[in-house]
Amino acid sequence: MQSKFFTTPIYYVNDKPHIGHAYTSLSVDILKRYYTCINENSFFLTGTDEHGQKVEKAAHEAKIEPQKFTDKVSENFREMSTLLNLSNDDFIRTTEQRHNKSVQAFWKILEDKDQIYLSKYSGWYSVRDEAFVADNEIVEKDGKKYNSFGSELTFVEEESYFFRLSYWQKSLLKLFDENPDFIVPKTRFNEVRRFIESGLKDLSVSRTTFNWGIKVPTNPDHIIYVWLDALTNYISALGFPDIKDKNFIKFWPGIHVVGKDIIRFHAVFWPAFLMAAGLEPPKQIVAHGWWTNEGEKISKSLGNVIDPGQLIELYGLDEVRYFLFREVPFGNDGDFSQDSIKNRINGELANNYGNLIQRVLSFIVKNLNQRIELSEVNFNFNIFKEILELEKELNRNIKNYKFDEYLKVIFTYLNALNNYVDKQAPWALKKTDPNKMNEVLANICISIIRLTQYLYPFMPSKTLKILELFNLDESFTSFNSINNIMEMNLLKINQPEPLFKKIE
Ligand code: ME8
Repeated sequence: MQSKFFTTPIYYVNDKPHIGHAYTSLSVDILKRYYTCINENSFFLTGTDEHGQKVEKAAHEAKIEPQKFTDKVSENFREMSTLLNLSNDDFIRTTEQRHNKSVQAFWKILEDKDQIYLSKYSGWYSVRDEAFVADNEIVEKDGKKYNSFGSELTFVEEESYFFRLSYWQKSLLKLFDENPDFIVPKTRFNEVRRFIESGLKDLSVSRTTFNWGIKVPTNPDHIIYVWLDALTNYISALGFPDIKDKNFIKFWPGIHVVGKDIIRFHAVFWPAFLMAAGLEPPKQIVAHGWWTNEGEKISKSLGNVIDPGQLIELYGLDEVRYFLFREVPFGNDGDFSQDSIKNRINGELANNYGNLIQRVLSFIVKNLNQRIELSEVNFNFNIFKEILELEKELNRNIKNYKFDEYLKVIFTYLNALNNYVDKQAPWALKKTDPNKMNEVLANICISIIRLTQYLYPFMPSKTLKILELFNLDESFTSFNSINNIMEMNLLKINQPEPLFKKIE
C-alpha cells in the first residue's frame, strides 16, 4: 500500500506564528498520529516559506539582512512545533541548499519541455498574498485597488517568464473529473472546478524588480516566482530531483492540508506544474476554514492575533488541541471565544472524561488494593462491544477529515460510561456481589483504555498520562494492542491526580 504523505503549508516568515498556523499544523499532527495508531506508515512535513517580496519587505522594515531575518523568524516556527508537540518527520526551509537545487532542477525540466517562455507582465500584484490578480478580480475602494481578501494591490510592469497554464486546462478538468475527492470539502472542489472551466491564462513565474529568491538557472536576472519556489518544497523534502530517492518513491503523491486562502495555488497551479514536468499531481487537497477571534477577523493591524503560546499557558496544550477540533467542523470557519473553550474544558474534559477516570480509578485504588482482575472476565457488555466496534466509524471520520464528529462520538460514549457506572454502582456490588463488581469494573476500565487510545491523536500527552495510570506505556497507543491488554491477568492501577483543571 502507498504510504501517506501529509503536508502543512510552509509558513511565511514575515511574522510570528499564530493560532491559524497552529491549527493547520495540529490537524496534520492528528492525521500522522492516527495512522501510526493503526500501523500505517506516513510522513508529516512542515516548514517555512522564506523568499519573495513580502519577506524581503519585512526584513527591510526590521532593518536586518534577509537571511539573518529569516533564520530568526523560521526558528519561531520550529519552536511552535515543539510547543504544539508536533510529530513532524521533517521541517523544510526554502533557503536550504537541498531546496534551491530542487527548484532550479524543476525549472530546468519545465524549460526543457517548453512549458516556460519569456514575455512581459503588466498588471496588478498583491504582495501580501504574493499573487498576480486578474482584472476581473480587482475590488476598488476609495481610489485604491484590492483583491478579494482585502489586500492592497500594486502595479507591476516587468519582463517575466510565463508558464503555459492555459494549455493545462483540459488536463486539470480531467484530473478533477477522475478524482471527485481531489479537493475536500466538495464546495471548494466545485468552486475551483468552475474557476478552471472559466478559462486559465498563462501564469507569470518570475520577477525582476527585487532580489530575495532563487535565481532562474538560465537567466540570473530573474527570480523564480515565490509560489513556484514554495510549492516545490513538497518534493524537495522527498529528495527531488532524485526521483529514485526512496522517500520520493514511497511518499509521492502527497495530501496537502491548507487553509481556504491558498487552495488555488495548490489545486490549480501546483498540479499543472507537476503534470508539465511529467510528475504525478498531488493526491488530494484538504482545505480547512478560517478562524476569527471573538467574531473579528484575526489581523496584526487589529491587534487581536492569538498567540498559541499564551493560549497553551492559559488552558493547557491538549485542552487547546481538543477545543480547536471539537468546536468547528474542519472545512468551516470557526470563531475563537474564551467562553466556548471554557465550556468545552469544564463540561467535556473535566466533568465527563476526567471525572469518569477519577472516580473509577480512585475506587479501585481505595477498595481493591489497586488491582483489577481480568483473567476470568467476560468482555461482553453491550456498551463495551459498541466501543470496540467504533473503530470503523472513527476511521471513516478521519478519512473524511471529520475531526469534530470523531470526538463527538467518543464523548457520547464517555458520557454513557459515566451513566453506566451510576447504574451498576460498583460500590454497592462490593457488598452484594464482588465478582460482578470486578466484572463491571474490568469492562469499564477496558472501555476507558479503548476510548483513551482513540483520543491519543488529539491529546497525546494527557492520554499517555492516563494510560500510565493503568501501567501501560506508549506502545499501547496502537489500536491493535487492546487485544493484548484484554489477555492480561490483571491491571495494576495508580492513584489518579485530577487530569483536567476546571477553568473559573
Ligand atoms: O500562505 N485561520 O503562508 P502563510 C485558519 N507561504 N488558518 C489560518 C489562519 C486563520 N485565521 N491564518 C493562517 C502562505 N492560517 C504560503 C504558503 S505553501 C507551499 C506556501 C493558516 O504564512 C492556513 O493554513 O500566510 C493558511 O493557509 C496558512 O496559515 C497561510 O500561511
